[in-house]
Order: sequence, then structure tokens, then C-alpha cells
Amino acid sequence: MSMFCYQCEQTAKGTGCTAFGVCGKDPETSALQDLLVHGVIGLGMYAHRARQLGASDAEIDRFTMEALFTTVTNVNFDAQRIADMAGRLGTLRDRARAMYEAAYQTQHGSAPAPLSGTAAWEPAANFDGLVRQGEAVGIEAMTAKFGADVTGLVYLIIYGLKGTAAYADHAKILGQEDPAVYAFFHEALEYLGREEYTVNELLSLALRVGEVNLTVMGLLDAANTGAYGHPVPTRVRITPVKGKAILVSGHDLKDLAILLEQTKDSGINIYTHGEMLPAHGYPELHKYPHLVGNYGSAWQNQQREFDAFPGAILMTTNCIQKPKEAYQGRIFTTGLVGWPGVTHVAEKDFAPVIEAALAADGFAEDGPEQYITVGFGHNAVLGVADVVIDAVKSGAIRHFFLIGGCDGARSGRNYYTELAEQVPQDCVILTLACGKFRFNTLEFGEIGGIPRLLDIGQCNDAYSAIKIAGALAGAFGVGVNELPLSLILSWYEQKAVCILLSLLHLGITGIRLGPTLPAFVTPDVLKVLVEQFGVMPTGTAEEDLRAILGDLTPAN
Ligand code: SF4
Ligand code: SF3
Repeated sequence: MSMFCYQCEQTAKGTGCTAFGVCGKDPETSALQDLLVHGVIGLGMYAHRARQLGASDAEIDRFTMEALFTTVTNVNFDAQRIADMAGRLGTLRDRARAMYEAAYQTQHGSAPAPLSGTAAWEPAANFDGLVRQGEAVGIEAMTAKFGADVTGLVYLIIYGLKGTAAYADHAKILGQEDPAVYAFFHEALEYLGREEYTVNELLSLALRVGEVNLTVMGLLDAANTGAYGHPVPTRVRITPVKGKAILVSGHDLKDLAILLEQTKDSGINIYTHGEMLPAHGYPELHKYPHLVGNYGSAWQNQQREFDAFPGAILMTTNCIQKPKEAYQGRIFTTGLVGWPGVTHVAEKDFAPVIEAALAADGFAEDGPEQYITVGFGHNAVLGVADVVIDAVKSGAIRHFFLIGGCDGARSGRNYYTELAEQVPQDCVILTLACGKFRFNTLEFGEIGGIPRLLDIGQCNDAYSAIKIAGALAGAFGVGVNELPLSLILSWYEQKAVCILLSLLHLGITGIRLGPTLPAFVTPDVLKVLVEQFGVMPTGTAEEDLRAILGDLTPAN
């Protein structure tokens, strides 16, 4: 059985995983994920038409997000769970069709013509049948029909939607939803289901994904800060504390909050891993004394780091990798994450995680104290905007670098460490997402009391970075492109795709993107991105710094 997937940066040979995913995704899971995307397009075709007639359904809206999020890289490798979702998708598509037909009947007094193509898909009766259906509807089938450029653009939109769906799902979990977001998803999916594409329409739809993603990241910002307060600069211990331990990874702050509550009298210490690090900056999470610190680094180091961690591990979202046997019995998934054979905590009763932590050795002694600082969200940074603006005006701060994005395992990512190290002393580095683990323990010092390294948060906190940039531009009376600010981004999976689309939607030019360009961006599409947006691949740290700053000697 073969497969084709090119949705992430580590795709095989830089072109596509064809025999087995570099991420560990097997061909069956890949086919079932393709089927989910196909089915959700058909669902969107009916849901969009129904909404235009005034009818919508909260379960259909939410499931659209969950289905797309499930197919994001490193989220769910459990083929059976994905097959189950495909079955539920069929049921909800039927419900969307009935909703549309009833609304049409009410308004027009007659039944609408049935939709064909993707909207008419009927889920196969069993697992093997579903896999076979998935094999027939993937990227290769589309490329044969429409060519690489159009297929690449369609998948640029699908990947952007997947990333945005992940953020929308996080926001929904904390009670923030916007019907306009669901309406856009169904409209976009309906367009994709029509299979009559023009390059211009696809490009403008891709930018609209970016626009809606901005709205969604705003919702998520409101959700996170509403539930847990605005992040404040917070020192985080990055070495172990003696005692039993649970490590929490992923992006879902609510899962962490629930676990903190359930463990508060257990004597177990809780640590963050990867994208959970920014949680320490939120007052309502930081208040738990047993949230003792951060352990390890970015997701791609998890096999080594989880192996060495003497406690239980909870994966709340992407990015999970194949668990090593050594910790298979003490790693748990929750939410949409899945790995076959790993215990899944569906109902947020983390008792099995707590038991596993108590059964494990825990840390025998304290590690040497070492700290980093997180918590520079938009509220904290803009709270000292006057100081920052004065420092820019006086020349104390020459330039800002946003060095952020997803990390990954492939070589070439040392670029980001080298760049951060070589940024001159009169420049400030803003960072976010998991790429920062390559340099966030280095000592960067301060400029007039402002730390030279400001950790804004998770990848979705790109929203904070955009707010900060917008406020600075406003204060200086210029556009964001005229600010002394350079964006140097690392991408790995589909959340980075939707953030890039948001930046392009905002008209931000001159973004450097690495460590390699997406395989689904064909040379012709790349030409458009270069001509219209000045997107460029990363070079070497020194070349890029010279191109941005000219002289690398600090002015003071
Ligand atoms: Fe390959 Fe990435 Fe797809 Fe996994 S998600 S199969 S690594 S392209
Ligand atoms: Fe991306 Fe997995 Fe790190 Fe949220 S999500 S940043 S790679």
C-alpha cells in the first residue's frame, strides 16, 4: 500500500512521503486522513448552502474543526479512531443535507436538486472499505486531474484551514466561538468541493484563510487570557525538583488547568514541555505551586526527553511522536491526540496519569537551579510601550527580529540558533512557538531594562506579535513594513501555514521562511509569493543579518 502526503516540512526527500510518513504515519492512517478531508468538504457543501438559507448546527460546526484538526501533522496516528470519525462524518453530512433540504423547501416550496461529487460520498461499511475510499481521494488523484500548481494551491488552502481549525478548536474549548468563522470554513470547503478552480480565486481564498485565522487567533487570545489572565513576565525553573512528576506537552491550557486542579493535593510536581512552556506566564496557572517548571525542549526531542523523564507524560495536542517502549506505559493522550496502544483519557479524569506518576520513580533530587523568563504577551509588552518607543527613538534599540515558528528534526535549523546568537547587542529578539528552544536558554542581557529576548508565547501568540507590531507602527506613524522589524520564521506543520497566510493577508512583506520551502508550493506559485509578498528563503545567518542591517557592529 502506498500513500502521498506533503503537508509538513519534514516530508520525505522534500517532495512527499510515499511509503510511510517520516512522522510515523502509516499508509492506512494517511488514507483515512485524506478521507476525512474529502468528507468534510462534502459536509461543507451542504452546511454552506444551509447557512445561506439561515440554518446551522453547532455540532456540525464544531465537528468540522475537529475533523480538520485531527489530520494535522503529529496529532492522531490511531487509524481506528480516525475511521470512527469518518463514520460520524457521514452521519453529520446527512444531517447537513436534511437541514439544507428542509430550509430550501421552506423558502422555495420545492425540494432542491441533490448535490453530486464530494457531497454525495457515502462512508464504506467497514475499516478496509474506508481505507480504500481514502486512497482514491488524496493528493495524487487531484494532481492527475488539475496539475501540480492548482493542486498545490488547493492544499495550501486545506493546510491553512487545518491550522486555523486547530486554533478554533482550542478557542472553542475555552468557550470562544464565532459563527462567522464556521460560516467561512463551510464557504471555503464548498468552493473546494466545486472542483472548478482558477488560480486567482485560489490565491484570494488562501489570503482569506489568513484573514479568518487572524480572527481565530484573536478569539483564542481572548479565550486564554479570559480564563487564565494576561501573561506576565515570569521566571520558570528549567531543572528538576525532587519528587514525583507529570510532564504536560501540547498547546491546550485547559487540560493543564484541569490536571493542576486534580493533582493539587497529590504531592506530584507538574512540568511543562514544548509548546506548554508559555503556560507559566498565565497568573491563573502560575498560582499552583506544584507547577514547578519546564522540562526538556521542543517536540522533536521528546523520545529522548520522555525516556529520561521519571514520571507520567500527558500529550494534550500535537506534536506526538512514536512512543518508545520505555515510556509507552506512562504516556497518555487526551483531546484529539492519539497513538495506537497509548491510553487515551477522553473524559478529562486524569486518574490514570496520576497513578502512573505515583508508580514511577520521580526525581531523586533537585537539579541545579536554572531559570528562563516567559510571559511577554501583548499586554505585558505594550504595558511598557513608552519605554520601548523611547529606546527606539534614542537609537538604543536599532532593530527588532521576530525569530519564531515551529521547530523540527531536519538539519538546517541551526540557522535559527546562529542567527539569534549573531543578532547585534543593540537589537531585540521577539520569539514564539517551539523554535525558540534552540536559543531560549542563552544569555541575551537587556537594553535599558528591556530584556533582549522576549518570549511572546505559543505559535498562536503570533496574534500578540501582530498586535505589538501594529501598536509600534501606530506609535511611529508608519506601516508595519516600515518598522525596524524583520520576520524570520521557521515552519514545520499546518499551524505555521495559517499564520503565514495571516501575515500575507496583512500585507507584511519580506518574510524569511525556512529551513526549506513547502513541497506543495510549486515554482510558479513561489514566483507569485516572491513577486507579491517578497517572501524569501532563509540564507545563512550572517548573509541574512547583513542584508537586514548592513553593518553588524552595534551602534552603541
Ligand atoms: Fe510525511 Fe509530514 Fe505527511 Fe507525516 S505529515 S506523512 S512527515 S509529509
Ligand atoms: Fe508547531 Fe507542533 Fe512547534 Fe505550536 S505545533 S509550534 S511544531
